Amino acid sequence: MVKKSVASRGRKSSTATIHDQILERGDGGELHQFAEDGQPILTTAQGGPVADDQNSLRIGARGPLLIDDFHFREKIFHFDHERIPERVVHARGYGAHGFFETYESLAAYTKADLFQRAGEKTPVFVRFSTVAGSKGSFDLARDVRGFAVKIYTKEGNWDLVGNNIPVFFIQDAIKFPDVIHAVKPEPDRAFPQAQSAHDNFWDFISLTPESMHMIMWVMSDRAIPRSFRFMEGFGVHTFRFVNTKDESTFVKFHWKPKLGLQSVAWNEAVKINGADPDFHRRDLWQSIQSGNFPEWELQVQLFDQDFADNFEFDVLDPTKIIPEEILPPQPVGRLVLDRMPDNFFAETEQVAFMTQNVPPGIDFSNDPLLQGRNFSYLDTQLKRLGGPNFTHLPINAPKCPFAHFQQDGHMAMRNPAGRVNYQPNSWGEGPRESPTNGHRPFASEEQGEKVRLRPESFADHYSQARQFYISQTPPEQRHIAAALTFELSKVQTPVIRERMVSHLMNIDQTLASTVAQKLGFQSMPEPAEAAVPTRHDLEPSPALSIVERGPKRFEGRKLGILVTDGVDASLLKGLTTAITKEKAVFEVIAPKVGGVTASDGTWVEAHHMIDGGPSVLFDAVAMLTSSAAIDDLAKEATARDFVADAFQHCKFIGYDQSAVPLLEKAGVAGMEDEGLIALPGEEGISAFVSALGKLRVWAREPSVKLGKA
Ligand code: HDD
Repeated sequence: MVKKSVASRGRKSSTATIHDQILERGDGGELHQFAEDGQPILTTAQGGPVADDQNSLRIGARGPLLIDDFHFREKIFHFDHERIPERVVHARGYGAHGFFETYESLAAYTKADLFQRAGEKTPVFVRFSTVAGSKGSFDLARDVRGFAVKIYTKEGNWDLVGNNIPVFFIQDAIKFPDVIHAVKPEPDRAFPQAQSAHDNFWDFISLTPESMHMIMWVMSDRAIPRSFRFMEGFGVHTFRFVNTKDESTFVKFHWKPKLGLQSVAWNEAVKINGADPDFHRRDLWQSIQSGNFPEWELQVQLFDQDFADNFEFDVLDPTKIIPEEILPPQPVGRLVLDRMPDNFFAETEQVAFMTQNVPPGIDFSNDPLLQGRNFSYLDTQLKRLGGPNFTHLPINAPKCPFAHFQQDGHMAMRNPAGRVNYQPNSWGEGPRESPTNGHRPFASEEQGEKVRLRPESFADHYSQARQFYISQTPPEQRHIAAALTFELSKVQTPVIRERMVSHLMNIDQTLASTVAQKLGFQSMPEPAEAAVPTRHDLEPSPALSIVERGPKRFEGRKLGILVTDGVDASLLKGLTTAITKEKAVFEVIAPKVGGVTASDGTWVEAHHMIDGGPSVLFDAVAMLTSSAAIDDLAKEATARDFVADAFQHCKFIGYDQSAVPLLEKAGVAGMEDEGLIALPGEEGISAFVSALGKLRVWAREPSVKLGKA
């Protein structure tokens, strides 16, 4: 019998379904598995054709079901086992494929193959995540974001499992279960979900001074990023580069987003979670699917033992940074994400990152958090993915040749043929270890007593927390105060609130008193006891501010254009052309599903109806309406919210004259500032579009009391 391929049966291979793929893999009998019209016949997982998938087998029309219904049994059995345990942390995540491109050879510092040749491209898979929330939680939680990069190098996978914040809550991995238990929903009541605003979290934090630097970051706008595309990533720990001469250089890794940093306001985050809980996912999906590939630059801070010995903090302490002004990071390559996974479960859910995956030329430091992580990640994959063969999954398998004698186990997919499964052997076959090519750890000299202690060099918990705070612009400082106030307002135990304020006293007196006042304190508590007094001589580091690191242009951002019937067609065209030229995108919001008819009679397709397209989904908004339709629009609460929210979130608002009644109804008219821009003609449009690059009118903020603590 001649076997025909699926494609030859008239289906396009690009639209091949999973059944096509399964059938394509089949060895025989394919002719029997297609209906007359060429569609594949539904089968069981064993390949048996199914006659009826609508009704389970029973006796009579209204009788009991039968246990010999093997199709029902298999279908339900498989469904019952569809879920695997979610990650104990970072459960909610979203990933994409791409590549890393090396700028210049780094051979002087590292023998890692991916850094040897300028222009070399290495495939990567990146997974972004929140930490505390479960898989189905919302994207805009106030939380750290995971930034995990799997780089499929020619010498094995390198997993750089970082966050969007360069420090961590704890200095020793033994405290990880405690900090995570504390932030997760409280065990008796199972809430709150994906939130740190509760007693257990702040109880732990207020008893853990080493977390204060991290707390400043988590209470800043870094914890509510606008998009994965606009956040930094950090390897956090000090690692080592090792070159062919076995010389080591310390290295800290930074991912810098090409489009600059951007976050949302807290009030906005709360509303986004309601309007679009998948906001970050959708953003990544849309930008990659539309060919706007997000890009980051890999920058490295390189330093030697001498620098480490003289730096004012211990480079092994993961609660400390080396300010970029002291040790400027050097660009060494770029990361581009250009392809979404074909299947979320197979790739994003099953991807297994492990900090211990490093190629030759990259090594660890003695950071106790890093070393604890190197121990932890293997166990979690075994639990989550159900067996030791998770490297057989395509997303986890190396893309370079590999050969070893590990065998068998659950679901083993790669089963070598032949006799040899050990070495040394007399058969002259099989892989051998290679002292020259293999990973050799840097031969650091280690000695000392076996002890359980925290080094004194890790004892300063406040100085860099203060440095972070004083490096922020005034609006960012206000947001930190507001975030602390909000979070602590949810804490019901007064002593925890007091303890936190006493820590803040060691960081910044004004911050402490602002928060205390808002929390209703009658008097200030004593500053927390500190092993090392806070240093006030550390210079501010502008690199720590999002506003300072913001974009110069509106590129990569999204404008929401609210339109009505009768919208001035040429104004709309002018605006959308200018936005597209800026490499930004726009979405049209209309009073009704479908769209509106413009002044010249053309139909304008809308992306959203006003109820589903609130202004929190956009970086800036414009109202292009008509006098005939504006009164009806202004009666709609959602339209008034659209304007009022955009205003209170300090966004730029462009409008044509006909929209003024809506501005009035939204309470915004007469509050003119540089962000409320009239759009008559080309001049107005170009003034508006060039102003958009600033993203927010922070000067407006005190008047709208957003984030006022
Ligand atoms: Fe972790 C997942 C990042 C400390 C134990 N971690 C996980 C992920 C990221 C990080 C991004 C998600 C990976 C993915 O997308 O699949 N973790 C960090 C950073 C840390 C850190 C930047 C500190 C600098 N982690 C840390 C410690 C421990 C763990 C100290 C344990 C001792 N982390 C885990 C884990 C997870 C994990 C339990 C859960 C799921 C997984 O590993 O694959 O093993």
